[in-house]
Amino acid sequence: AAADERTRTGLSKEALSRAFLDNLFYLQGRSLDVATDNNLYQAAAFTVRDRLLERWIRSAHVYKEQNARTVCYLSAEFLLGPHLANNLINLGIIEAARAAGDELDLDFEQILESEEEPGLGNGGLGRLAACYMDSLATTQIPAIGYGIRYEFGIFDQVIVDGWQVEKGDTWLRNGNPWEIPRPKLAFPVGFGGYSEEYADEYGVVRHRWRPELQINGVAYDTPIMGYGVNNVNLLRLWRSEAPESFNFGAFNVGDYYGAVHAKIGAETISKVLYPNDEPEAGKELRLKQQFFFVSCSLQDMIRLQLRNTGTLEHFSEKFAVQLNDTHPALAVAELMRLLMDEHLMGWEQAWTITRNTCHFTNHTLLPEALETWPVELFERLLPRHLEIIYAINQRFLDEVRVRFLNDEARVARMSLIDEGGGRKVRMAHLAAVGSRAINGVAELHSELLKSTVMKDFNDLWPERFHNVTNGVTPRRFMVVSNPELAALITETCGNDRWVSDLESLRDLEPHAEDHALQQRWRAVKTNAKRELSDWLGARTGYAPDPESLFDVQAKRFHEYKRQHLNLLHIIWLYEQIKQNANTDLTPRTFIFGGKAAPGYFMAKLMIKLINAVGEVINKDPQVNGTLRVLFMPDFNVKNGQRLYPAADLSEQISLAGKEASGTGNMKFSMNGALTIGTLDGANIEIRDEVGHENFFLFGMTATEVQQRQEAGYQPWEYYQRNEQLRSAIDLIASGLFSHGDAELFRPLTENLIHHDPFMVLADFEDYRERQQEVDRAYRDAHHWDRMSILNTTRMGKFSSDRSIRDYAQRIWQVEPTPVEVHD
Ligand code: DL6
Repeated sequence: AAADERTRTGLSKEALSRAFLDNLFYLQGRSLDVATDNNLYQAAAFTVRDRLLERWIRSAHVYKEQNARTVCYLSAEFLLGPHLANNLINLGIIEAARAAGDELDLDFEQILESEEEPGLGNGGLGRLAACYMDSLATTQIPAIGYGIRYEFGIFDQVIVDGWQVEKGDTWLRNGNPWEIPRPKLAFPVGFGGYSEEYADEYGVVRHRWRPELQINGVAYDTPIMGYGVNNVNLLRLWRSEAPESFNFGAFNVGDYYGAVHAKIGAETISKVLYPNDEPEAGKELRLKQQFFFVSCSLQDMIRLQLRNTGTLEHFSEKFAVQLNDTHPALAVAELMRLLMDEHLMGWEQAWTITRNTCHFTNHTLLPEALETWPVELFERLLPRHLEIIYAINQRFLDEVRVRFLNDEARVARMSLIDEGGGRKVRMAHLAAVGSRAINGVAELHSELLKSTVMKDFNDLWPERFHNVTNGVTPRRFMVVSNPELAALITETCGNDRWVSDLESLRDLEPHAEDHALQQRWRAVKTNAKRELSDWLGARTGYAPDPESLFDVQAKRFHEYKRQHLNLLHIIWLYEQIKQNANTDLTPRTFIFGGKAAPGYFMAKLMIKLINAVGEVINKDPQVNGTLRVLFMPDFNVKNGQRLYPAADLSEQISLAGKEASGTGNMKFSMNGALTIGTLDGANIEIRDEVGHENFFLFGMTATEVQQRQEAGYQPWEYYQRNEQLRSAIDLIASGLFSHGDAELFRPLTENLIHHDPFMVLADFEDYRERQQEVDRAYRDAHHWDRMSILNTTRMGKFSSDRSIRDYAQRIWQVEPTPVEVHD
């Protein structure tokens, strides 16, 4: 028995190897000689999962014994990325696993490669949630991530004739070895119907909701392992199902097809992740998704609290709920309903609990991304919640009136209901009113939040506003992505403490001058570039020269992120070469990656233009390899892990005031890329940390942007005045990149010349000049390598461990709860 146990939990090479073969044989009925890549991957995944489970159960016991406050991170998105390598690193067994693989004559990298990533998020917001799950476990904070188990995650992107084409993401087709379904852990979620009053046995008037339809949310659990600790937290994702009553025998005997239809309807709710940057209009299903996961999660928390204490009185002491943007904002109304209608609490007590439980993070100031839902839709789907929202609103607006006498304009601005042009529920207001703390995600963003979008709320409750600058996990984005760099750092530091204490990288600073280290640093970078080059070569037909400067912009496509600014500079460079073949340029490879929302025409046109420009430039013999323009298809977590280590220059060029924080900027810097960027989002703090002399700054400040806009911005004037800019735009308009078709890119060029909402033209000249500095700086290898080393060593602040500690101390008031595992 002892030996069996070790097979399931032991961490030695022998135990891993034995467990792997067991899992191949007993779980999949395969022997090594006939196993497919997927068989091997699954066997490895189950081997690792067994080791997580022991720690998971232990963590649950310890958390319960100590009655630790638990963070519940409610997020419609968790962009996890592949689990296997990350879990091996966090468990500390990657070397033992590699050795076991070698002994069995297996291709370890290929096994890691076979994992299909769960793309349950769009971009920054979802990936942040995943980094925070990693850091919560690593900093030993008891936490549950609650979300939706989408059957189809973010679409896969393929490029056909230069255009983005979306493909369904069937990530579950080979099964998911990391999750544990809990068919018995299911909660009913209602929709529609009506709300009614009734008198209870004491004559107290109460409310209840009589939904027209009920579906079930079933839990699927994924263990999240901390690094270098035994804490394992829980990611609990909900899948929608038809309840038992839909079973064909019992339900609606006369209407078999109706029953089938209803069943399908119920299962649709967790079917697909919505791409962002799409208009909300008509997305009833999305509101259903939001309510669905919020309701299941709160019911689950209530279940846990009743099981442990038998009462909900101390609910807010037990749970700190973090609302990841407004997608889970309905939690405010649903918690009120559950406490009052289902658990018979009075309004005041329920409100105190709700207000002490919820906290709200805002992730965007873009007006089109601020969520509102038609009141009419609420009336139809969530009638009881609308009543509760009205009741919250009435009390809230009374408070505003008393505080700001005779200011009905303010009352209208702050109301949870937007009364202008079709009544709507303002989800950010609901979240703000129902939360104890509200935070932005970088210093500038938090300040702008207070002075613009949430100014009225800041006037009323300044003490509720906070900043927590985003961070990313160095486990995934350094150790997993860039093992060679991680090894070099560990060797130079003499230990690997930095992996969970990123600030300690500062110890390396004195070595930045060391020529021997610089050379090794460069060799590591060049190797990463070579690997990326091979990968791109196989997929795009062009393998760029690893000696050239790799200039990378990888993020969602959006006009505010200004991929077109980057492109105008490339076109200008191309013109220089065309005008003078002897132009002295540092050879550069421009790499773009990112998805555009399927319905965002301008973003898709930008992708097409990049590919079109690449086609002309890459083929032009006169360019002779000095410039390359490549598009990496299907930028996701896995592909990101190939990009970050290989970048020399990171493009963070959004219009100041528009990018709430950015997190890609941090991933690139950690891997030694220098940034060319504006004073936007976390760029400002990155520049302050890495040193102004190690950052290429350009562009207007957020204040200047506002002033320019108020003065009446005329992009046309820049176009006329700046010859370089004009000729770049004209070259696009000429049809050179569209086989002579002068119409194809006209919407883009006309928009720039006449509207330019994100002021590309105003920032172009400064950007171009800074790029010339980049060109010169790269020629001085020592200087560049020194700057690169300092970028990495000074990134301590941007570890998500620091962000989580900030949340824990300043917002949640939670303490670490260490977990011991006894052999
Ligand atoms: O906070 C994470 C991430 C930021 O780094 C990005 O700057 C920001 O654009 C992104 N926001 C969203 C907005 N979605 N909504 N709602 O994804 O959040």
